Amino acid sequence: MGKPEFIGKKSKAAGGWGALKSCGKKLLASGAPLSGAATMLKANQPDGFDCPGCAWGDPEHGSSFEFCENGVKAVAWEATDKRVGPSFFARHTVSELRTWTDYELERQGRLTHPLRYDAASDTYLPVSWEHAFTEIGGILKGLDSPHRAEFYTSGRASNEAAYLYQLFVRLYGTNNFPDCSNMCHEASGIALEQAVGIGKGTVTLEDFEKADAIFVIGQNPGTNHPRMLGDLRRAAMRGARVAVFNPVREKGLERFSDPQDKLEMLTGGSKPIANEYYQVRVGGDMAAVRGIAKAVFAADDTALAEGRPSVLDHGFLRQHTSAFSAYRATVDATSWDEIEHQSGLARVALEHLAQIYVESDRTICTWAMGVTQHRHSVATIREISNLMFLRGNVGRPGTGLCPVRGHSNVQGDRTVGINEKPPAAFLDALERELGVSMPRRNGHNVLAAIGAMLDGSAQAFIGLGGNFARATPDSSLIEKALRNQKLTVNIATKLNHSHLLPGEVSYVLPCLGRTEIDRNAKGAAQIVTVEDSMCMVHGSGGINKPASPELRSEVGIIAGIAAATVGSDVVNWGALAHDYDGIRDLIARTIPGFQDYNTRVRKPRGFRLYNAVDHRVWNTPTERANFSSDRLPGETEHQRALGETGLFVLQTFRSHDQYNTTVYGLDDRYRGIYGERRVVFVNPDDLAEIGIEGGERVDIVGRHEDGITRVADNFRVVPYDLPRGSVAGYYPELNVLVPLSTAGEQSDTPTSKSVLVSFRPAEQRKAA
Ligand SMILES: Nc1nc2c(c(=O)[nH]1)N[C@H]1C(S)=C(S)[C@@H](COP(=O)(O)OP(=O)(O)OC[C@H]3O[C@@H](n4cnc5c(=O)[nH]c(N)nc54)[C@H](O)[C@@H]3O)O[C@H]1N2
Ligand SMILES: Nc1nc2c(c(=O)[nH]1)N[C@H]1C(S)=C(S)[C@@H](COP(=O)(O)OP(=O)(O)OC[C@H]3O[C@@H](n4cnc5c(=O)[nH]c(N)nc54)[C@H](O)[C@@H]3O)O[C@H]1N2
Ligand SMILES: [Mo]
Repeated sequence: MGKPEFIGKKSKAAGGWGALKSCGKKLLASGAPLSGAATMLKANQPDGFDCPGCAWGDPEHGSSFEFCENGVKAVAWEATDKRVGPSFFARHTVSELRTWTDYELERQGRLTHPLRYDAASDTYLPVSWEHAFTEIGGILKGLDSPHRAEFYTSGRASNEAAYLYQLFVRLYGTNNFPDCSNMCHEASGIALEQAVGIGKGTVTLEDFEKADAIFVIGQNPGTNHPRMLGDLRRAAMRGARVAVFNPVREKGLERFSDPQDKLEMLTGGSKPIANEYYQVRVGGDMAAVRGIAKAVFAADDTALAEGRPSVLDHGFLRQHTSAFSAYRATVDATSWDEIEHQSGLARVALEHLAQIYVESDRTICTWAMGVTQHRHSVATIREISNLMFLRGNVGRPGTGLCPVRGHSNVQGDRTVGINEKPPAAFLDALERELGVSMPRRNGHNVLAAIGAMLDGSAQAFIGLGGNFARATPDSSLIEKALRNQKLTVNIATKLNHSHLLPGEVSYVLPCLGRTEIDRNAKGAAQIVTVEDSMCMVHGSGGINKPASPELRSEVGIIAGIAAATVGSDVVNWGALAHDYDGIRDLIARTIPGFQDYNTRVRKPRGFRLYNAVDHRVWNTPTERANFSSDRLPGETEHQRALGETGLFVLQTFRSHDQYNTTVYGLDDRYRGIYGERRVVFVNPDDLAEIGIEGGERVDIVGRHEDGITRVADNFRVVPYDLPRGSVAGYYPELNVLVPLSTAGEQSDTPTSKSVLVSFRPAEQRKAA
């Protein structure tokens, strides 16, 4: 990491020296340069901890340590030497802290003591763990129905913590599991379940070594999944064609110089990753993919007319799929006009992509938030599946559907039962195992939980990690929702805004992070397990000394609350918290695919969960892979915005220096932004049309018509290469503009990538 003599050399490509320089800065700012660097060397190693960054898979061979700039940031941020202890809270009232930014709050360092809000002094005071557990348990027991409590999970929680949490909450009596996944890849889970019978990706890292073509739709891996760039780059270098669909020209996807490749670093060289870059309209991916399918059908008709072999995989279509002819009819009925207007891509471009698709024997399609955070996300992912089915691109080496997950264990959390609509078979298994009945009524997802918290039917909020107040839409309503509660509890490593909106009784319970050694009362170190985007389950054991002797593990904290709430007759919480092997045995007995969990997870790199799609077994009602025949949306927000001068569709994305609501720094290096976050990216021709200059400050005004006024004030306008009618800026600052009242069809995911807005001159012009 440290080669200061080179640091400072400018690299125009993503990665490269810029990445190293940025890492050095981040380690220093975290206050832990040395331990941070040592810690980093253990990330994603067989005997180390799972990187708390993204959910991209770890290679089975080759370099066991892949350098990842944003992994370094995530690790350094947790391994910081800074602390927020009782004296900090004695100096700052909660009202004062509410005026701080996310960046300032988290930068103060790690939480050290269990804290209880004291309304009289408006501060958090240290309390004992026992006091916390007893009072929390007492309030939960006192609610007139368990359905009045909401149990949120953020996707960093381990399988063990998440499983124990769902067990506690279901014994308590509810399925109210709002989950960060509801705001993230929910649409992927739903669409894939319908299409192929499992709500997960079907791809392994080895498939990336075999693919001839990779379509990357609606994601920015240079920032959010940097290790994926390595796999894309290797694929591109051996001749695979990489086609990107993104309204924004993301530098990380165009060129990348590998921080692990010394020669390239010294020469300042960089390799192109995406040979093909398509600036699709926001929300236009379904139309684009349909256009490709239409062109594939046309190519097939031509091939057949000319006596050449069909370009479709008829064997697969016949043997493995259902509803193909309805799909073909729907595609035929969709006009090129509609496709071109909605996607913003020309027919010739889509025909060219169809050519790439047809020439490729093995194709992978990946996607993330640019696809999942729209109204018609489920339909879009079904359409992606449709396209892949045409040439048998599932359940075969080098092919597949790959939703690239967010949080490092968000996929595992769902696997082990964080699910507001639990499958009956899982509840049956829990009942068999424990001999008590489980709640059968579906619980609340994020939007339902917010509704219940606002209308008073929910009275308690427990957060296992995350930052509910800042991650959710319509920030000001969320603040009310949290303050309405009789009880708010946040299990967290660092201070954030969700902690500063106390209900009547409020606790912040500090936990160990992934990087820290988790010892039980006898001093034995425990490991936890996680599942990545490729369904690989592996162990994770911390190596650092805990940030404070007061910290408890997430498992320990959940066990404490559970024992105080539901008692220990059915489940011996203390014993499970003492030895996580016991939790894994329970998982093995109640969830398919985890047999011999404790043995298999201790093998280097763990094991892959059984995925029926690998064997072309389809766990759908038709027992086949299902085509869908959805119509394209009548009009996307982007189309609507194009029809009215001054109206825009806003997408809220991540900068290079943040992890969701955690802001590490104020730069967004690949997009050329330094030292600020209140910026909005706008097409220069749009600026000319509305008479605003680059650099001017504007207020962004929500234009969603539901009677609520929404304004994000004082943003600097940055001219940028994105399609006319669309603008972009950073989450979470822009969550004040995302309406609670629009959501994905079937998925209920906030439409964070398609918010209607317009601009007015900023009322306060000071720089923020
Ligand atoms: N360093 C770092 N890593 C992270 C995270 C982080 O915040 N920081 N977050 C983690 C989490 S929880 C998640 S879910 C993932 C998120 O990973 P991404 O999905 O990459 O996250 P976003 O920054 O929201 O980027 C969305 C991308 O989609 C594009 N886009 C927007 N609308 C559309 C559209 O309609 N069509 C198409 N084709 N593209 C569109 C945007 O221009 C942008 O490039 O990353 C995970 N990894
Ligand atoms: N407008 C808009 N909104 C969005 C999105 C968007 O693209 N646009 N993206 C959505 C997506 S994809 C997601 S996943 C959500 C993310 O929503 P969340 O998962 O709720 O948010 P994070 O910012 O990841 O949570 C950060 C907090 O987690 C805590 N934390 C960190 N590590 C640990 C740990 O090991 N254990 C515990 N217990 N706590 C820990 C810290 O206190 C930190 O402050 O936001 C969603 N919101
Ligand atoms: Mo996410």
